Amino acid sequence: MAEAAVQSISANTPEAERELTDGFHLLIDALKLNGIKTIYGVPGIPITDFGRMAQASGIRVLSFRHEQNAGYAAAIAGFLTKEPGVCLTVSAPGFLNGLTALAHATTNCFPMIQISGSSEREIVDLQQGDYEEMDQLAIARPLCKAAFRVLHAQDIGIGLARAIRAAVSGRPGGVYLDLPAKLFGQVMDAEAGRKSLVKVIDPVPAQIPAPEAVKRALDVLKSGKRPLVILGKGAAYAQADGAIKSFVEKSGIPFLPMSMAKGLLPDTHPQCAGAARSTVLRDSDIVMLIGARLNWLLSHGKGKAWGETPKKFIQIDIEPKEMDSNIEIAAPVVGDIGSAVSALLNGMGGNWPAPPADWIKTVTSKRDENIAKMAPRLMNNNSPMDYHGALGVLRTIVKERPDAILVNEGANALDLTRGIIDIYQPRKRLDVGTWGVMGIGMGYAIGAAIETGKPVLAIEGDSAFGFSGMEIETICRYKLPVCVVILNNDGIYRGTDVNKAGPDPATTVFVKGARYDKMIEAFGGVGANATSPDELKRAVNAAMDSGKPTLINAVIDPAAGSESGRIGNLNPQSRLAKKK
Ligand code: OXT
Ligand code: ADP
Ligand code: MG
Repeated sequence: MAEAAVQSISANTPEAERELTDGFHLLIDALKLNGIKTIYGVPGIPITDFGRMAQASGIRVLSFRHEQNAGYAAAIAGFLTKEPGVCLTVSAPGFLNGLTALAHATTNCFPMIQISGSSEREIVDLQQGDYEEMDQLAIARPLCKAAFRVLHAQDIGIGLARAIRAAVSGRPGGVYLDLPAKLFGQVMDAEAGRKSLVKVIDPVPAQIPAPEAVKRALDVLKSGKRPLVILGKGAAYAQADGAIKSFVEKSGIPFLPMSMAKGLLPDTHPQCAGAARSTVLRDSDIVMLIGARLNWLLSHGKGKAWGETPKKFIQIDIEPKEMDSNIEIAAPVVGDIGSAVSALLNGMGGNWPAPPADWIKTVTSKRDENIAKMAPRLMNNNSPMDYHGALGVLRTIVKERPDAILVNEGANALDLTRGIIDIYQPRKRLDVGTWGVMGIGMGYAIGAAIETGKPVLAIEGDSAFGFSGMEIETICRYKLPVCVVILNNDGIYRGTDVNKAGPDPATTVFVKGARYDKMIEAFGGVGANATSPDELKRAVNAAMDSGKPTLINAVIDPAAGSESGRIGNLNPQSRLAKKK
């Protein structure tokens, strides 16, 4: 709490002697009262002084080069900690830059608060052309879970309390908090200010599922001949790791981790069906979803990927409206994952029947076959590298350093990394998420390093890296233990496209032979160029041992990738071709 706000004064203290506080300090006090220790943002009018004062008060304020990256850092901080990550932006353009990340947090169910300075209401509302004029609240509202504006200093406490509760309770999401410039300078009595602050009590209350829903789910699960559990990033977010592991192991059911749920149980776990994905989706008869939506990433629960076998779905989710969103859910379990999985475990009793042996055999033999097929490709030492050669060595490095956090984006660089690199611990794989968005890379890497203190390995497509590349200066400035590996194939998907219609390069290619490693050297970081898996292995191990900011340009054969990685089928051309 800022000093000005703690000094008490009696009612008859003369006016001149009264301690005063202001909007700046009330916001700082409110954040600290609610345990918020870190802010990610970009300074400027009207929040520059707020950032300085927050830093002086002991809050960690990380200054970025672009608000979108600060926003992604805040979003992933929310995912990793279950507390709202805070992003601070200036008015209009800075606000808009941050908004993509706020919408991303909402889409991915991560708790985040974007606090933005804004211009004066009186002028904005009359559209009289204020500095950075924009009706930010109206613009933010449809893109996030909740949006609030505070006009009076005495409402800062309640405004922040509403923002925190909205971000973390129920299905988590992004919240916008609009603070007009004038608010920061508003002065009020310090004692009254102190009393106006609100500490949010029990912001994430347990949401215990109904006993009948739990019983129904267990009855359906037991009826399966070919049951499957799908773990989504909601399960990783819930931090109910022990209960989930016990439940999965007690059930004996094969589990399929969605991308950011990898590591909840190790990918090398005997029940993991990650390498038999098509088989388990197609042939299962009972599917239990834990913190995963039946959206595009699961083909909406229907169609070819799900095969002919009739299926029943059980779904555990905190959001009641998620049930039946795409297809019928036979056993909805509405509640928080920690409470729901514990209730299921209790209900299973002492001797839960193991799934039929022929189903387990089908899954494990498909999995082992796929793993065996991939193994020799991971051992090649080709130069220039293909994705498999490069990722083969990175896979071993992650195995040897299981507590490092892997950040990953790109198309081929994303999809092949997801399949090849096993994850061993919960919340160690952070990627593009529900939108498949490029640009999360450096923001996530910074947020993850700051929030966890763990080393970060960011595996990036060369295009993907470009969306947030300037933040390598931020990584160097804060001396973060981040090693960025750019799988550089000279372009988007491939570096071989040619524009036959004129002198301009094709739309998907970049400067050939670019040396991204030189960029980090400009800021005092370590750069390395790797042309073979052996060189790559040496460079990454050196970076992870030193903990120094490092960028490795991994030279990949420009012809190695495929259009859109694993999701080429979503391009309109291939959809058209399918229809013809
Ligand atoms: O069972 P089967 O036999 O089917 O086999 C499966 C698994 O069982 C098996 N498997 C394994 N085998 C052996 N061993 C192991 N360990 C193993 N594990 C699995 O492998 C297969 C495949 O498994 P997988 O991957 O699990 O299954 P599948 O079928 O692929 O799953 C389906 C999906 C949909 C769940 C999965 O594919 C998925 O999660 N996909 C996410 C895709 C995604 O989000 N992509 C990003 C967007 S692409 C595009 O939009 C890009 N843009 C446009 C753009 C974007 N996105 N954003 C913004 C802000 N602006 C523009 C751009 C610009 S990508 C992009 C840049 C690309 O260029 P880069 O240079 O960055 O990257 P490069 O491509 O490298 O050049
Ligand atoms: P994935 O992309 O991994 O499949 P999704 O983002 O689609 O995962 O789904 C995550 C789901 O988890 C969301 O529907 C969200 O409501 C739910 N969820 C998030 N946190 C919790 C929680 N603590 N308890 C229950 N459900 C949760
Ligand atoms: Mg590329």
